Amino acid sequence: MVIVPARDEGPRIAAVVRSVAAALPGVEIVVIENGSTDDTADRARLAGATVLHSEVGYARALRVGFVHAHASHAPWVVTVDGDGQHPAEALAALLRGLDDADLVVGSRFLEDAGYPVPAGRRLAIGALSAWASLFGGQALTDVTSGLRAMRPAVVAAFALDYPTDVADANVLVRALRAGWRVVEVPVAMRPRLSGSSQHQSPSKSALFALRMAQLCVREGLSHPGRAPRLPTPQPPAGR
Ligand SMILES: Nc1nc2c(ncn2[C@@H]2O[C@H](COP(=O)(O)OP(=O)(O)O)[C@@H](O)[C@H]2O)c(=O)[nH]1
Ligand SMILES: [Mg+2]
Repeated sequence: MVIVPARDEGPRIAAVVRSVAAALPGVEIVVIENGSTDDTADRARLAGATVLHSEVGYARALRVGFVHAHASHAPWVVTVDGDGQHPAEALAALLRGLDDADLVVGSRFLEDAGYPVPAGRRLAIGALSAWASLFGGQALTDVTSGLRAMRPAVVAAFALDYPTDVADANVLVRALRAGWRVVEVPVAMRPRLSGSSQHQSPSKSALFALRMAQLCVREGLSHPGRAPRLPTPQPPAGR
């Protein structure tokens, strides 16, 4: 199942849904919308997606998707942004990554794919990645990437308990501390062509990053010892 959080992505959401459907024929695509002032929900539905609604916020939207996927016994879940930044061509590599991992992250920085990230943002992501790596105990390069694939055991855990305000680097620290196998695969992402990012304002972004850093510490400290690894299930079926 592919989960797509989307707010005010009316001009972009249909193309995202169609490109995912073309890359993974037959897959259920669930767009989780809230607070849009445009026709995001209608366009997503017309393009063939299931549309669910959530309370405001990216993290809460994802949680609604995980609950739905868990109830549907989805054999795997991929989260994809609804603004067109995540290329559907990357989905196959993400799913292949699940053969040997519980959670796979699409990274813009693992290989230099020439993704034009403004210097300040690149620095912030680098610093957060180093910080999360420290508390998670494993080196990661793109801890704010929303392009992630996961096995059902991870989905079940997220359906039960997922952060409600900030859910990026801190989720990866939680995953690592839980003993889940996390891997990154390189992905060439695209810049946002229109619409606006939730991280538009520099002051809000800085506060968001500080909050994320704080939550990484909290996740790290609340699981001081590594829990036993998840039992290794069979490679995910139903691609
Ligand atoms: N449902 C929902 N989706 C959101 C919300 N905020 C952001 N999104 C979606 O989450 C995805 C990533 O957000 P974006 O602003 O592009 O973040 P960025 O890529 O980190 O700049 C996009 O598809 C947004 O439409 C929200 O409050 N609710
Ligand atoms: Mg974006």
